[in-house]
Amino acid sequence: MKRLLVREKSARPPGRGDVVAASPDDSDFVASAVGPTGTAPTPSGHTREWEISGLAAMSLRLPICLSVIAGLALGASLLPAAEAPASPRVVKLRAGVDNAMKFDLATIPAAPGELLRVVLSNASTFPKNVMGHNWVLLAAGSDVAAFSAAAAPEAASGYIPAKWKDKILAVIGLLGPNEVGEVTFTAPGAPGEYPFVCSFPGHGVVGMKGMLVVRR
Ligand SMILES: [Cu+2]
Repeated sequence: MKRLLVREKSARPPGRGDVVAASPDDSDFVASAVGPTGTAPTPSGHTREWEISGLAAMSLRLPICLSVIAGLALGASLLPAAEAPASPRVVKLRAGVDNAMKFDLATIPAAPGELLRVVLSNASTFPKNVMGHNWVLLAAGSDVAAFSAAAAPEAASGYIPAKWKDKILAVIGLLGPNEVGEVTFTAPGAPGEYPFVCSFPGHGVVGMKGMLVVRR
């Protein structure tokens, strides 16, 4: 049986819930630990040792656990607001409405360093391998036509060319009909125009692209 050694140095009269039993017997001890009946007076300032076990040990540990949990909750509520995670601004974007190869937004405005969540839904009715759509945000000044050309043969990666990884800021992977994808990212801190494009072959060329415009 698991045993817990308790040492008490009491400088006040015993109260309800105090450990005051002098008997090493378990049943006597439990009775004395939960109520005033059966308690024995503890001489003030006297030091005693008991060996307790089982239920008695549990009845001691539970209040300790509860006060630790309460302490943690109190600590969390006292955290400064600045440390709470910011919630992103959600930007909803639709691709392939009326099976057109375009996004329904050509421009997404953002503040420098703003936390954004772009949610893309594919309204196209064609199969993913015929007319899938993705969303790729590129660094300012990127050559979108060159990126699209590099992406076209990269079916295995969902048309994300590994060679361009340094220019890619955010990606929503290729979606089939009625699928929804999203990405959460921090907008660049530098004001400017950051192109986004669908890199499915042929889509960028016909205008399935737009611009994230970062402005103060
Ligand atoms: Cu597309």
